[in-house]
Amino acid sequence: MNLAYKVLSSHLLEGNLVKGEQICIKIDQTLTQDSTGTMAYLQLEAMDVGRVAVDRAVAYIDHNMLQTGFENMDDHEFIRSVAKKHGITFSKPGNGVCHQLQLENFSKPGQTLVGSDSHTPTCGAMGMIAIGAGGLDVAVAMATGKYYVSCPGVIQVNLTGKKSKWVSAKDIILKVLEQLSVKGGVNMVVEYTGEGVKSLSLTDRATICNMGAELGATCSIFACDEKTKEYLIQQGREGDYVELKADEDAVYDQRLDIDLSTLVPMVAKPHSPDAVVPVKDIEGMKINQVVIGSCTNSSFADMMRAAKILKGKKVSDHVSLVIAPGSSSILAMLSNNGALADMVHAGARILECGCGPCIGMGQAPLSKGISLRTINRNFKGRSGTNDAGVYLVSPEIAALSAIKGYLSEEFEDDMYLDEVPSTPFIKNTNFFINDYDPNTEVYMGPNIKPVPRGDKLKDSISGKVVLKVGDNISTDHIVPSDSKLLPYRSNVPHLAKFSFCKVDDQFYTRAIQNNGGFIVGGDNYGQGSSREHAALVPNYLKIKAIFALSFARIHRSNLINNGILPLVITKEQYDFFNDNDEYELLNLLEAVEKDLDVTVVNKTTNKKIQVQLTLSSREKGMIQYGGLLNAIKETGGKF
Ligand code: MIC
Ligand code: SF4
Repeated sequence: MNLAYKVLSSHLLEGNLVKGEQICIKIDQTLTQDSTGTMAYLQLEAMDVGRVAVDRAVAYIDHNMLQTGFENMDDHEFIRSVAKKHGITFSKPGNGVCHQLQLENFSKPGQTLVGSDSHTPTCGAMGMIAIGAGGLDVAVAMATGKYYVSCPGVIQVNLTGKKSKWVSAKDIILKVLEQLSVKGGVNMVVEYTGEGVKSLSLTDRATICNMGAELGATCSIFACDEKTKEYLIQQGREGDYVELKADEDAVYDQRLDIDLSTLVPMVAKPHSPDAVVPVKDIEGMKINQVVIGSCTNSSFADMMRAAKILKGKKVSDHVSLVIAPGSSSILAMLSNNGALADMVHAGARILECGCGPCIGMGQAPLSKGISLRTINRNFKGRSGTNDAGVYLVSPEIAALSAIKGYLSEEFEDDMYLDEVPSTPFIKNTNFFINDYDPNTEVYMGPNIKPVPRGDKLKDSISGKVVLKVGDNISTDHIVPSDSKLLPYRSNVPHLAKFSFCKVDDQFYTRAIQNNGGFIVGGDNYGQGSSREHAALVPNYLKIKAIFALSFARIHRSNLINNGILPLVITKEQYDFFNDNDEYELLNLLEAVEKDLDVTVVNKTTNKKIQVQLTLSSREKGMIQYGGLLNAIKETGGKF
């Protein structure tokens, strides 16, 4: 058995480990962050449950850190009060990015974690099955300790050889992205094996698992070995160590071989994490901004490597370098050992520990600017500047290029950090609150609006195609996020006004005028962020179905949780749909019940096609009831 299936089978509650079959697994840990957490906790509240059913649930505040109005702190306060009411650990703003903190403080070999953030798989570095999901699925996991998912297949990525000195973990995952693309991992676990794994530290592995999200993978996983133990010892959690690995004769669905010794520094060009080329190919490109941080590359080791490169140097006059360490413990260590002073001395701006620029929370680049970032996503406009170009690189390339003023890999020998100092490791727990009082009154600020609910499934649905888009539409396109919009994550009516605004600024008006309708998309529709707002907003706008060539996993679940039909079309059928034509879906009740294809009629031309609807039995119920919350309510919580 491979390692992924070992962990899944030890947590299997329902179903069989057969690729594509719906399974239910026991969840040991959950995490939420603030931008998806407000909705998740509103939904948890609506379920009317007591103390959470998992061993450890953590509510992080790391995204909505700018407090330019009352909204963000109101939301933080709401989350803090719900956390206290249900026995959830609360991580105060300033403590750091959720995935880095989860890894440092709570990750455990062989356990399961589900989180309302697409980069939850970061903890796969600790031999966990760690999966990103919509907020409602996480709320259900907190309430019941269960999570339903389509049983993934497993891709083996076999690493051989040893990487050379200036090649980092980021380059390994960029290589995998180059090979597999942003949809290559959909409904798969990526399991890393081979001799090459031994040379990767735990935080290197975390970088690789983190960006498995960009492959669309369900999660990624590494075995637990000496490197895992080393990290747990540093964290003062040696007792949590368990050796875990795949069987010698383990079976996989797919295999990719990478010889680490052949790798070179890589860069992902705008506007997709899989637009990967060697740094050499575009070396010399002038840059305006460099960002070092995010849940991908903000570990102590990453910071130390960057600091070593910056030590005694000066950031180029036309570059703004910003650095956000991943956790308060890391920041404290950098401060104690002098690395922070080296960074500041070179001219770096130090940000508080959190997501910051990665999600457009400040540090938007200049118009048409070029920003080199160690983050994981470079979708158009995500930085807050629509015409900026964001390039994804390793911390080493980022630090060096900041000094040079252009993209460079001309390192000097003394910039290399042979060994990352590991002790004494600071463990700052002062930002965590572990209160539990079931009588806590939940704080609700005026920014919090009700969660939209869907309607019961009708036998036929008519409407216009109000938007037709192409491949790889991300949830950042569907519901953009930046410093102006993130404060409204608990206010769906406000967010709706900006839906698809970067693709078609008339979408909202058309959806309102037509009382909803349908959206047509290409391949990998809904990739990227787990934000269920990308389904809550269409639900609010009365969008009843999405036709697409294929769907990203988390978004498909979010649509179904909201009672929206995810209908799969072929390439030929894509042309059947025209903007503004009126369509009707027929015999839906029977189609859902009996797993039939759905008939779609173009009411203008009277032509018909049959499109595919594949639902598990639980998903059928959600569609019939008009969403998961309705289903839970109607079945008295038995759903
Ligand atoms: C992201 O990186 O896109 C986010 C912001 O962390 C999202 C969550 C969100 O949209 O709130 C994610 O990755 O799931
Ligand atoms: Fe935060 Fe960026 Fe990581 Fe999302 S990808 S959790 S915004 S640091």
